Amino acid sequence: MAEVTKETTKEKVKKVADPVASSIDTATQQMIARAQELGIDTVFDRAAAMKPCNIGTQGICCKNCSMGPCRLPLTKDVDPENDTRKGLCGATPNTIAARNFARMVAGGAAAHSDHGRCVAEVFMSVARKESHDYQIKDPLKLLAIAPHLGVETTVEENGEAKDRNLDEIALEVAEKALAEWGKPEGELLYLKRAPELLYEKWKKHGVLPRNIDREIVEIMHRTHMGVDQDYKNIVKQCTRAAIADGWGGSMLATDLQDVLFGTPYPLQSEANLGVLKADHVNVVIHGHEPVLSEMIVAAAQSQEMLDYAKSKGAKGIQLSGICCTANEILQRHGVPLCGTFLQQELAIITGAVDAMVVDIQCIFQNLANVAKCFHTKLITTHPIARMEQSNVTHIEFDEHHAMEDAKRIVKMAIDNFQNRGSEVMIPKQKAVQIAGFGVESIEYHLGGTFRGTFYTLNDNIINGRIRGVAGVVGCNNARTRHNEGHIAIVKELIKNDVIVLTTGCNGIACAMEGLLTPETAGVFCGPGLKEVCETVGIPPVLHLGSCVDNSRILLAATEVVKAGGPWKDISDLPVAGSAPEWMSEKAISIGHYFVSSGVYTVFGVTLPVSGAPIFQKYLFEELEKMYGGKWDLEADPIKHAQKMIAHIDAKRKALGIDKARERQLMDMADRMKLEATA
Ligand code: NFS
Repeated sequence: MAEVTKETTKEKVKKVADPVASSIDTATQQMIARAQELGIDTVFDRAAAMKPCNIGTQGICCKNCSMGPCRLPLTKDVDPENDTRKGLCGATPNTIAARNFARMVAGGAAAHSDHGRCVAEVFMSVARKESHDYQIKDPLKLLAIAPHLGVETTVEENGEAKDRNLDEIALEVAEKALAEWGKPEGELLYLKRAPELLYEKWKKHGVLPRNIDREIVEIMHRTHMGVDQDYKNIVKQCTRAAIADGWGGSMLATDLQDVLFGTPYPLQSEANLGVLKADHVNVVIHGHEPVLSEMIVAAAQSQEMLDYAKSKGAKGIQLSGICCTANEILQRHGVPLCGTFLQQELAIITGAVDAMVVDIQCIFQNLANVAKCFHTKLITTHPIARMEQSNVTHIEFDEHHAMEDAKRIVKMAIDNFQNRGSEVMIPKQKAVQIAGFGVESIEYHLGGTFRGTFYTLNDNIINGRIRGVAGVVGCNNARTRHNEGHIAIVKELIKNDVIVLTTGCNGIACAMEGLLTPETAGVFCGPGLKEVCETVGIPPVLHLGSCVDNSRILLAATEVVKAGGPWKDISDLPVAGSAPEWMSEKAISIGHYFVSSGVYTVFGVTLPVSGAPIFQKYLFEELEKMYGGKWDLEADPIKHAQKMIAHIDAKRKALGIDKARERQLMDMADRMKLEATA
């Protein structure tokens, strides 16, 4: 019998997460505890048990060739005046960290843009009338984007301009859009949608993307062993690729999805695990590409499927979503959000999920292990994202028989309803939310009465009721308390009269917290923002959709510039960006296109650049001289928000509108005084 030493006993005690320390959300806390009770490990437990690598965290581990991995000594162990650290080939900390950073941009831009390409391909098959399950739902949006792709919407006949046939326009838009991924010459067509000054900055610094794929490939080439050894030159290429993501792949994804599935307009829904229903068939959709989930929404609403569900003893079919596919179908159909990125395992642990349908991105491989403990059918649907575990079903989606695929999936979930075990525990928590905002709806709500522009928004920014605009976006990260940074930062911003545009998992976190309702304004906002929100009836936090929909934030900022004011470019505006709990490569690409578009952008948690102080300084200070935007890192949520507010105030001052705000605040005080004496 082996002797039980102190060491072996220690090993046997598996480290598990403290539920309360892991999340601010009580539903999440309950489900973490529930998982532990059932002996199922979740990401929270794994984060408690496994510490990240210090060297990788600082961005100075190079594994681009097999002489390594070269793990450079940590910055704190080095004399900054005499930094002689290098890898076997001589690569410096700057080169290594810049290469790693650039590869993250490549990964992120590739993910967004490949999603965009898939949408463009479906759009092409619709334009060719090969996919009968999809139609063009928003022809006005098609007409709006056509000119940006160089497609005429009118033809001249007998000296008169006549409307062009919509099918012809759609086909040409599809061709032009698809060509953006690989055209042999020229530059991306959407770049001209940016404010003129920004376009000129990109041109001057030689970062106009040529086509989407090429910029990503070139990052991979340049960061290969022994190629680009100048961190500034590496950053130049990742700037090009990031712009190709934000103003290319992501923007095309958003636009073509709007044309195909409809442009979002405000609607009411709910959020958090409590949206699951014990007496309904629960289908959870998880991932990023809405092409299949659009069909699942239609299938789940069909009488045929509803009758079938009832025949199996269910009261109906409850669809809900996780991650950005969720945001897509929320925005367009009001399908409720089941949770953020970190709640994906917890949804299955409720025991009430009859099928979880996944497509691409942000999907834990451990879902299959969790699903094994329950009756849940885990269904992969995308050819590029399969799982090796035997309990996973693969139903490959094909746009040519999309409805058939969707019905097969929904039917599988219904058939599985009766296999539900007794281990069902659905948390009660859910919050009401108003989502579905976009450039078009902001224009409607905050535009002028007689002019369809951002006039009213601009006016309120100038008079100081709205101090500034923040884009708060991005993931959850199990290295920090779930949703704590998201919510603290957003609350601090709105308290200080900064209106928030949200996407991705920040949007879901805000929805769960109840921040996406107009009533929030009266509770959490500063007096100026409260007044604006109450007057026009909008929440102070506007949910703009999924992560590819960050392109909507770029276009909203562009509209503010174009609608007129004392500013000429995005970098002049009192705006700031934030990703409080980021974790994915996509977030780095987004951050970098925000920065390259002129936005001061703060990341929370960590940023893998601190091991290379000169490179970090380049991102945090030098880039601003070129594009007007810069990176920053701040893990403390309140300081994080305060840095954004300080930047917004500095921009107001530079624009000469800081006094307006002071006056406006005086007016409020005077008014209160008047009310008190009345
Ligand atoms: Ni964005 Fe969306 Fe969430 Fe992060 Fe993942 S879902 S694309 S990457 S985790 S916000």
